[in-house]
Amino acid sequence: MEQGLAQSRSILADAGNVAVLSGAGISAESGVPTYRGAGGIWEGFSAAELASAEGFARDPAKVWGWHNQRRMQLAAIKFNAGHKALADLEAQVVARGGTFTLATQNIDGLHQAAGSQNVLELHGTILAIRCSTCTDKRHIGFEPVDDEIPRCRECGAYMRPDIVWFGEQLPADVWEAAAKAAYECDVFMTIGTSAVVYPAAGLIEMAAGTGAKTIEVNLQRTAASGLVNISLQGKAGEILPQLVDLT
Ligand code: BV8
Ligand code: ZN
Repeated sequence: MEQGLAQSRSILADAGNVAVLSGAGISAESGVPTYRGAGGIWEGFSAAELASAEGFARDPAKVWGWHNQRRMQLAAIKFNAGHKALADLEAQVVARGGTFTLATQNIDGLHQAAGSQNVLELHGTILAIRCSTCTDKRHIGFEPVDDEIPRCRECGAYMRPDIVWFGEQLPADVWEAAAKAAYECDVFMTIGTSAVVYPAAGLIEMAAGTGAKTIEVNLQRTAASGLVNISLQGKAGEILPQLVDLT
């Protein structure tokens, strides 16, 4: 592990264009439950029922209530040293004329809270709601909204969380920016993701295919571990600060 850390530090110290894919694992140390594995969200709830357009159509109030509950649980949660390290790394890379793109699958807003600037929310955000029919969208942050599912001010249809559910397309502009960053980067990091959800996980393959240097940070081996140059096993909140030279 020591060797991997030293190698990763020197790779990042010279990196020009950095792209990062993050997943639920980077928020785990803040107390946000992950999806898969022990204690994960999908252990207690059915993704088909609660994180799909069909589930929403079948029982909008139930899906709305569940997302509201998750959002209010996030209100008390703070970003951790892993989020902060990525924001520091971005500042360093940009200060020396490089580019830094953070494509996150997370919907918790913690990267932005930690100071990350260029964040692409591939799966949307739980801090906004949008109309299930027209394009009306509203940032709600952590303001409590009652469990009565709100109607759109423009067209009267149900509002819904501004999240990408299974079977739904990612926002085209966000996806294009993430794919571009994966193709153009010289260093790619995959952090805290099981790398099983597509098209997000495909970013790792895209970067590896271009010959970019690839680094994984995860508690354990994942579907991507065989693809990357360096696999650092451990907690993101402990490893990432060691990769960022806080000179
Ligand atoms: C689409 C909603 C099509 C928001 C989410 C069969 C084969 C292949 C693909 C498919 C298939 N059937 C269907 C598909 C497509 C599907 C998909 O990929 N399914 C997978 C599950 C097989 N994808 C989709 O449906 C996507 N849309 O394909 O559209 C289309 C095409 C054209 C036209 C129309 C439609 C939409 C995907 C988005 C789905 N939405 N969530 C929400 O409620 O959060 S996905 C859900 O999984 C979350 O967004 C989450 O971010 C994402 C990925 O999970 P991870 O973040 O990786 O979290 P996980 O718990 O899995 O892993 C945590 C990791 O952290 C672990 O590895 C753990 O070891 C590590 N860890 C834990 N603690 C730490 C740590 N690491 C470091 N430090 C720690 N402390
Ligand atoms: Zn509307």
